[in-house]
Amino acid sequence: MNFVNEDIVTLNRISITNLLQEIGPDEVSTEIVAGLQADQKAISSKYFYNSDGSLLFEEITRLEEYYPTRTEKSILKQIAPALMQQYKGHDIIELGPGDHSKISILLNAATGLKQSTIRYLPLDISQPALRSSAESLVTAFPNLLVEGYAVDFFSQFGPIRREQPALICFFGSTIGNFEWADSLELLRNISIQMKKGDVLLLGMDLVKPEAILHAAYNDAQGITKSFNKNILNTVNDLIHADFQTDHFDHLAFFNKEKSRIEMHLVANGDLSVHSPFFNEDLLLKEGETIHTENSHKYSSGHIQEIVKATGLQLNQTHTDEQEWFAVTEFQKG
Ligand code: AVJ
Repeated sequence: MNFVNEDIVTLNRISITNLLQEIGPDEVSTEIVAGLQADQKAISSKYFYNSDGSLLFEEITRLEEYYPTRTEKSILKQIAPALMQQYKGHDIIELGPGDHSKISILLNAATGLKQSTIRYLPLDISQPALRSSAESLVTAFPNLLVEGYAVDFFSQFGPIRREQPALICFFGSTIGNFEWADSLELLRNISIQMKKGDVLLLGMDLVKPEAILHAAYNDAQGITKSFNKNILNTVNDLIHADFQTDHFDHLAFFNKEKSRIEMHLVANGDLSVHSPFFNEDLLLKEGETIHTENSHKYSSGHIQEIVKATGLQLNQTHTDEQEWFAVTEFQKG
């Protein structure tokens, strides 16, 4: 039957390799407990993305106030034809792809270029997400080979099999979640693994008037508030705690000195939280915050610092007309 053959052809163009080191549940609970017992209580932003959190983030990307996703996609649409022409024959590596909408923009632009095959190598923590994206992509693009890698840390692409120079895509200003010093270290680590001729495309959210930044993280519908509070549900699941989301308020503000939006959860009364992983109940005073996310906003000075720290050469900075977002193109010389 026809569709069975199609399925086989499609499957032959997908391979998913599991490079995940099993992280024990103790490591997770130890990290969470340590964060909650620090002077400034904190929960790592990676815990936003349980299944509800991933849906809420998708909702955020469609909000009027949340400009980054649509702005980055509009830049990619603009630059994709020339980029795909210039880097024709490069493998495409994507770090933390999430959904496949951004890479599809590049692949769409590449389809007119009469390439026999395009190799696409996504690196993500979620194996199911890799598989479902791969299936959609090979169906949409008949000359595409997808070699996905499930990894703990998407910045480790050194070990993967390389055939050609690569276009390494790191979109969404995900880099912005890292402390500035850590982001430089991560980019240095990426640059060390790059081979001569490789290109890094880095999505970076830019500094802009504070009111616009503020609105993007304090939307009128309160989706960002729900997204922020939902991190407590993940923590409750992971350390069997009894955080109640309605005992916290959403706080998101621009920290000018550190050039970043910070998100916190603010205790709206004196609270006590129980978990079998705590030696004693965790106490929060009214007004005390749990820091849940940093989202750095960059300027040209930061880009220069990245060049200095990584030794990469800056080819071009592609921005939208309002200069709200940048896709910077770095090359390994
Ligand atoms: C996915 C990390 C880029 O920082 O803007 C959206 C996550 N947090 N609204 C961002 C997020 C609040 C987002 N990143």
